[in-house]
Amino acid sequence: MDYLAVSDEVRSALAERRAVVALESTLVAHGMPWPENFEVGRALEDEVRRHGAVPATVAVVRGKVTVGIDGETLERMARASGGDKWRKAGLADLGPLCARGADGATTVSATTFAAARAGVRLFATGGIGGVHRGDEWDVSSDLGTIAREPVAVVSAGAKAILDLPRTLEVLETLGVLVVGVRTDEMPAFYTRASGLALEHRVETPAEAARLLHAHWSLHGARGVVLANPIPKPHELDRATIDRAIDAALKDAQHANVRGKALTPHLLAFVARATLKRSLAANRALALANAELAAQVAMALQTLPPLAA
Ligand code: PSU
Ligand code: MN
Repeated sequence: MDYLAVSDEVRSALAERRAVVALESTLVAHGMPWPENFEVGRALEDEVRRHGAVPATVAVVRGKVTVGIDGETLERMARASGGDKWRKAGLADLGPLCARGADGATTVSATTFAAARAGVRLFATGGIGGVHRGDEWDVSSDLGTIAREPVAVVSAGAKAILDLPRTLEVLETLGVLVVGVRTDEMPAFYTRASGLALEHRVETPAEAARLLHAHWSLHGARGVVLANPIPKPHELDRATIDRAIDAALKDAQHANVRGKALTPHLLAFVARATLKRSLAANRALALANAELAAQVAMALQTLPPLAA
């Protein structure tokens, strides 16, 4: 019984050593409302294709961890975000969902894992999970999974609703390489700067690919975060977003929202508080990450093959 399903397109791309970029589905199912979520899910795939790579959106579909879902499935998942949402599936949820033959939207942790199993090296998301503010024991399984799998996660930093200094500390403890893309700072999702210094920086996709190649040749299965700041024209005003996040955190505390529900709850609150400007920013940064991931994947294919 095989619980991993790789689409024909992704399978042949990998066999022919063409560039493939994994995309996650929690962003679609829980991070944004219908119909924006469906539009963004499709736009991310188009962006990857425009740069010559093959997109592989990951989700659990009828009990199979699927790398490369089709358009109909993406729409079915996106529509469900209004009511009977697809389960938000982190790493540890994959087995139970598969056992029941159920559907689920994969987070960064589950998508990183699935990408690694399929042999996909680049993965684009919006922002990775991390350490929640006010509860330093709520640490996303994204961090540990990135540490264990040979996948580069392109993200605009960790989501701003999180405790960024602690998130960076945990990444360091886990030995995750965090590389700034044309920046010396950890980006803060909706804004470019955080004041948190990064030790490594690259200027171009080709340089990023050479760095990944060296890193994986030395370390094998060790993840990397490529920290790509939101494009300047789409950056939100710092004071506005800080106010919205503070209000969101207070609201979540008041309503006693914890665990898995917390990140979607905070993102939805911030979207309302900013009159959806946060959604436009989220879309822009995710697209920029898809573009960069595709460019790096293309550059990586020009270098000698890495051991599986
Ligand atoms: N990036 C976005 N929107 C999202 C997420 C990332 O722009 O909704 C999702 C990712 O799937 C990430 C998850 O893995 O939020 C983190 O949730 P948690 O803090 O519960 O681990
Ligand atoms: Mn969490």
